[in-house]
Amino acid sequence: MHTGTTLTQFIIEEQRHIAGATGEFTALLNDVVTAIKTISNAVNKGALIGVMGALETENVQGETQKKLDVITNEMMIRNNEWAGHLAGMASEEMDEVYPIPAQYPLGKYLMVFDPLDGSSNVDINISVGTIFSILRAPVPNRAATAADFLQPGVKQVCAGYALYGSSTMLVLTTGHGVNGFTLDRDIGEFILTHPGMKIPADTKEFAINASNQRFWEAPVQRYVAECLEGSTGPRGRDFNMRWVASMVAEVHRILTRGGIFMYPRDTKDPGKAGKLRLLYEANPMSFIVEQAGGVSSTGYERILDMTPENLHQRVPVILGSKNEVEVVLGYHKQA
Ligand code: AHM
Ligand code: MG
Repeated sequence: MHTGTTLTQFIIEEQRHIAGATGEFTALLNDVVTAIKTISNAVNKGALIGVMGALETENVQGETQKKLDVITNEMMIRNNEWAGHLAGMASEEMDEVYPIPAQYPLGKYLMVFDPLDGSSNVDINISVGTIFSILRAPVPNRAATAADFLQPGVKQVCAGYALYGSSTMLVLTTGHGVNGFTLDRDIGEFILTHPGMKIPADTKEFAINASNQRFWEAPVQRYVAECLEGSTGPRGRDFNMRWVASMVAEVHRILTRGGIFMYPRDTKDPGKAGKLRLLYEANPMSFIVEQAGGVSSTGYERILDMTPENLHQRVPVILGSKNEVEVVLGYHKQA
């Protein structure tokens, strides 16, 4: 019986088209996939294995860490540090760059990740995810510094996310479109189920945390007000609204049926340009969204063109269906 195209087969076949490919990237991705399967298992077992709830600790962002934030971060590290493909890793849950331990060889790639995005949802059994981005190390086989990671998103070699939802999915791009794979737990393999994912250019669905409304800037105020006016307002049609508070789930919905997602610049905390982090949330998601035909911007500039200033930099994010994001960008221009 044929099981369908496995992720490994898909990546190896893709690699055949790249002149000079050594197989190192394929091997790295295999380790990422192992980490994701391990995380999927822990998230799925939940309270049965005692991993729910919060710790007393805070991460560098000043957010209380969930037990699973720390456990999943460890799973990403343990599965990816040993094989010799990476020169360093950085994550939402670690203040500084994670150096590859001395007993392991160094490689030519860097990886940044959010091991458990949307983790405020984990205790209530709502979808969470893992986001990752792979970059080339500026100097291969040398221990990476924080500066090595500060590359604009256009330089990403690969970006992906795992969604731990009603099924576990892995969605990724290497710059040749976006493909989605579903984990078949019976055989332990990701199978290609969503080839060539494309975001519809038009949508009637928007996602924003409306509890922040009083802090939004004028263009976003205007856009949302017009959506809410529906068929009797200037947009001339009714809109629907969603907010999962899990970026991975929101982006996945948008990849599946279109939509616009906004965590815009606001005045809630003048020290922060937005909530989401550039290197391991906004950049990988923007790469995926653009590769699926969507648009991703801060409202003022393309996210993938930004040169990061530090590992945990925050940015405003407005992404999704092309025509709808362009309406919001137009309002920013007019303002
Ligand atoms: P996290 O990485 O600490 O989970 O934070 C990121 C998450 C995103 O997944 C989501 O879009 C956003 O934070 C939700 O924020 P809010 O709690 O303001 O609704
Ligand atoms: Mg996150």
